[in-house]
Amino acid sequence: MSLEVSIIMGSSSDWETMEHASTILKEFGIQHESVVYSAHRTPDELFTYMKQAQENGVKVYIAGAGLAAHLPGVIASKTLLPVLGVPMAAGALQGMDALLSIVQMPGGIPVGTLGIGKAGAKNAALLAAAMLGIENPEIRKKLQEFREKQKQNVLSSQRIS
Ligand code: RP5
Repeated sequence: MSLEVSIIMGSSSDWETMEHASTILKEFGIQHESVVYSAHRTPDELFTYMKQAQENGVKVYIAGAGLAAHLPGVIASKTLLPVLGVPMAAGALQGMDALLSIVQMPGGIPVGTLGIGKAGAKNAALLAAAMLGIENPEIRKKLQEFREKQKQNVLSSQRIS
């Protein structure tokens, strides 16, 4: 089966958060890989990797980065595929800088931006699943089951007192 999602993060320190995206993709049986490439420290290697990923059939990129967080925008500049950006809760501003940097792309090169940290990483994977699910009924079914599980969790814990 060919690669469907590529998770790229700016530093191995981002893995603790981005692992949550990988866990969801695993649960859904979506072929993916997680790699570290920095837009400012290893730009050439990033582009070489992206060429490879595209040859391997990748359909969606998830990009996690902190601080000035230009990685998702740089990835978007080099592909027509959808790019989902996840701001890391890092540095003095705990992710506010990354959030604004990723979400405020100038009109023309979009990055679909998720929330800061773990919830953002999870939602990026769920959004990638929804995108792939447009043409893949098996993934759509898994998404439906995931929603159903959440519903049952809420219903079973409804009565607080
Ligand atoms: C960004 O700078 C990374 O995405 C990371 O969130 C942040 C800090 O990186 P390290 O100093 O931990 O390598 O490039």
